[in-house]
Amino acid sequence: MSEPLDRRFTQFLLESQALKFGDFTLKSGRRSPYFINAGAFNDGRKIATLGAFYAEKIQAEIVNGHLSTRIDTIFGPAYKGIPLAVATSIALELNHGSTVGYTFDRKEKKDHGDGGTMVGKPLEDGMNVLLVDDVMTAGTAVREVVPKLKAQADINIVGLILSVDRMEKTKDSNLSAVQDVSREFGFGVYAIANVKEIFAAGRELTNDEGEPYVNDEIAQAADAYLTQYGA
Ligand code: OMP
Repeated sequence: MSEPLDRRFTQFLLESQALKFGDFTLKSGRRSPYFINAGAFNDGRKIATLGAFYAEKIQAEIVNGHLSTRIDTIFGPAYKGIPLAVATSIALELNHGSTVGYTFDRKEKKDHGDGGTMVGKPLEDGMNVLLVDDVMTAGTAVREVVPKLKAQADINIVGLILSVDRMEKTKDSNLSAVQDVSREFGFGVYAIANVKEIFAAGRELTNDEGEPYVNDEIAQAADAYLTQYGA
């Protein structure tokens, strides 16, 4: 039996140096002692591995009945969602024998050539669209992109797959951003790993020097942050 998905993913985050410890100011203005940078998946091996993790998560959610078996296209919001959507559709094809489209948006509207704001598989009425994104803190990115998609065609958004759920509460409720987005838009949000799983695994996994990636100091800073902002 192989290791659980969240633990294998944590190892990949740490080895790829996509998970950093320090002092980071987030989009929400919160100051966090850790940061997940999807920009670190910047070569063929890493982006292929990342796509395989997304495809594995999608497959698991289909098998447990959370996700529709019919997914017409994977949508990744520009810019960081673009390689995610492409890598995920490649991995679904190569690892799971499932041919699924990919679609992404342009940040600026193009008025020549094929025009339009979307690239990849065109969105059409009745399509089942699965969203992919990197990290959710407050859910701002998703709230911006859903209306943009709905304006294109009468699509069904069947879910959102994330790398990491930071499990942070929203400003005005005690729900996490993931729970709040799911309730507001009516689709499930599934993360390959959440921040608690990542820290638990990071205490046990060791670096090249044989030291745990997450030492006492890092763990205490993360706990203090989650006590303040965690849902
Ligand atoms: P929300 O859109 O508010 O959920 O914030 C998540 C976004 O912030 C991500 O899509 C990133 O652009 C960025 N971010 C990270 O990439 N990693 C983190 O650990 C935290 C953030 C963040 O700023 O909250």
